[in-house]
Amino acid sequence: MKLLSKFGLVFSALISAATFTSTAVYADDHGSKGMNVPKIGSMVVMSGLENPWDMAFTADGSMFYTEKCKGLSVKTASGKVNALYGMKDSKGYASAGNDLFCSGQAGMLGVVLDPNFKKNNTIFVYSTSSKYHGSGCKTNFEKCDGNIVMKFKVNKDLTKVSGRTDIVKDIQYKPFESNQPFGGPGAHNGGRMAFGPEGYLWVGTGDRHRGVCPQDNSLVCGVVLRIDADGKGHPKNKIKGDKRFYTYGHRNVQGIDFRPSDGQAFTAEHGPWHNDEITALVNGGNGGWDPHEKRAGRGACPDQYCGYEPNQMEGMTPAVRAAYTPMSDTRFDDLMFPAWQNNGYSQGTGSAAFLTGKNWGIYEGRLATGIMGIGFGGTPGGMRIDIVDIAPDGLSVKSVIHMPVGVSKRFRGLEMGPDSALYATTDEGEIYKISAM
Ligand SMILES: [Ca+2]
Repeated sequence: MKLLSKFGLVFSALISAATFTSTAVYADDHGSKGMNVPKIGSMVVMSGLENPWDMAFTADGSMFYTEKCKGLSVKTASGKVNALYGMKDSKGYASAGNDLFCSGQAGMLGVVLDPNFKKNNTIFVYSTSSKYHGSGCKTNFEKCDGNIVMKFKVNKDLTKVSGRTDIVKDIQYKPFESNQPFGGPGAHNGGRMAFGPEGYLWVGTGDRHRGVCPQDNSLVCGVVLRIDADGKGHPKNKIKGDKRFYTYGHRNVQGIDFRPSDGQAFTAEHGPWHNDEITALVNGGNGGWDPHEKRAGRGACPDQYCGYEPNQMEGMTPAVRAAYTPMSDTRFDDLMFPAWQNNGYSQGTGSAAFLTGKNWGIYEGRLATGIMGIGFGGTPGGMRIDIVDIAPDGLSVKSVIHMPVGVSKRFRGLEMGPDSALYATTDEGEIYKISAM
């Protein structure tokens, strides 16, 4: 172990140097070329950022990115950084939304480009907003419309955005502290977005620590939306309660991507004290998360939310917790069984991106998955990227290996670039480029 951490230090130092030199300084040739195992290298392409969360790339290599408490920026293909749209009190942005704010896990999260961006210059951004609170949000136990999806036009030289239209206004938000020891205001907002193969926008949301959320199909929380660019539901979405919903019963969807071979949608989700999951989505399906109190043999829970029961603060066998409030409760006939769960543990599975490009060799088509956990309560630390080989039927995995990235970080957002490299935001404030050759 000592040897490993020593290497970690050396690699960190080298990676810091890469901030200035932009040269790949870590490379792993951990197999024979004959087996088509790629050499993987990583380098820092941006550093000193504040909670960078998500990225979106144009075909010619400009990178839009969000910072959770600051706003939306772009690093153009020529290397120039333009601060485009800030949050309340942010400085130095071309324009700002005075309704946008951050709190806890909430803030400016997902960013995605319209598939037709080259022609329409349209971009979508997920953020926390106070604009639609109205008469709600007075307590933690009522409807609180506090997360939104905005649509903008970006000008040709990528120096400003305009024409903000809020296409989703009612994603739920937790407004206040409570006697729940984990997750204060702004807990569990989901926030990842992706355009699917048919050109519809998929939006992951979280349960915002409200017990009724995941299994109630009248509130936008603990669900995945499949909507058009105006926020209207896909006509074939099967859930009756709200026509925008594709699936429900989720905890906190921070990873969504589509398998290149068949367009199948997969989500990655962070478990509570147990069972991070990757799930193949089924139209109308139920993720099986139900933290509602007084159900499935449970009694009352703090904040009417059984998400961390039965013992809030003490480390305890994950299997005991999993039995009490399962991530995928087999009570539900419409349950979507996960393809993968994290060997019983929760280590903070967040984002996910399918590896595309021949340069990834035997890993092409596998799912890169960011694991953010720092390790506590008897759980081993995460802080890695896994490469998950999902079975064709989406109900099991063939293998999971750790990607030899060379650094251990809280990998928050993963996105494939137009250069077939994998890009990763970290909570530590960097954006990494991870290439395979
Ligand atoms: Ca589940």
